[in-house]
Amino acid sequence: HNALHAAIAGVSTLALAATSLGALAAQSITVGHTTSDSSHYSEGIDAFAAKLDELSGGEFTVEEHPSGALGGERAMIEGLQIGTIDVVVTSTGPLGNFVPETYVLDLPFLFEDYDQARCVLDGEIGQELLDRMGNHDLVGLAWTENGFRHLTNSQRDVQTPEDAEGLKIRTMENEMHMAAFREMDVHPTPMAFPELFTALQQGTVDGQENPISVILTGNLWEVQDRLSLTGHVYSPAIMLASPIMWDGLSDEEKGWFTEAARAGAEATRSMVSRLETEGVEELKEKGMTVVEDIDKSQFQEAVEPSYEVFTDEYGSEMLDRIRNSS
Ligand code: EAX
Repeated sequence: HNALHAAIAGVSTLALAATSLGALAAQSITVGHTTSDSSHYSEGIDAFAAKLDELSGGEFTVEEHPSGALGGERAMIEGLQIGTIDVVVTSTGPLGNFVPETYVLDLPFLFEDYDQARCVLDGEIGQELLDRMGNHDLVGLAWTENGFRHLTNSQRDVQTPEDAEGLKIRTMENEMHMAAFREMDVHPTPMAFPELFTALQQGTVDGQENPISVILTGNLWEVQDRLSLTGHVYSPAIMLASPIMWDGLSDEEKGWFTEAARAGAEATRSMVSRLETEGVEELKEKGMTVVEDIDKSQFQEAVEPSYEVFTDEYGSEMLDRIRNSS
């Protein structure tokens, strides 16, 4: 009888030990973003999760919270700083409020095409900016991508800057974007992304601007019938980690996160590239009128004075470096 008890106790001790080992072995990483679970960010998070699993031998699992379930981008960045979220994929939209050095990336018509933007972000300048996150209670894992932003609205076909005058357009909570739209005599209305769909539906704003992936996978075509391929600004995205989670990792584990984040960025970028053409066709099929024949130089000229708003405040050193690097 006693022997049996001892044996049972032994088995349950083993079982307990196995359970706690199991719990230690799999650390769940909370990842938040504002776009849908069929978006370019989500595609990147899948690749991030797969790579992290592979590198760590299952030590880390990823729990994805899409569609702004953990809040808008500004709120999620705050979540990283206080440690309530582990990892966030965000546009640079609200990032300048935390890390002003990144505002330079939000200047309209700064980058001519995807190759140029990716090259700058993957190079010395991009690394320098990632490192700066550390001065602001954030950890920059990798630059990823949102894409070139295009204008949509519910009022009229916009082909020239004059056509856009007077429209009330939701912008991100970003000084540079707002300054650029003001130069175009558009009324910028800053708003967090999770509030956008309803604002468009209820007519609180006439329009918005976002990359094709966001317009398509965020179902914005349901509440916007006109799309103008203005490509007025490249919208970088970044994968950020919480310093609180980060400080608990070994150097080896940190390396896995960085490598996995790069794999995620690659997957995101390839989806962005694919949708830049295919997505426009899909949006047409969904009923959007697409103005493709746009003279971008007219828009560029209209927003040009916003560069002075930037240089007055932040100087031109980084801007010159970016311009000279390509
Ligand atoms: O990062 O707020 C925005 O319009 C962003 O492009 C979106 O949240 C994806």
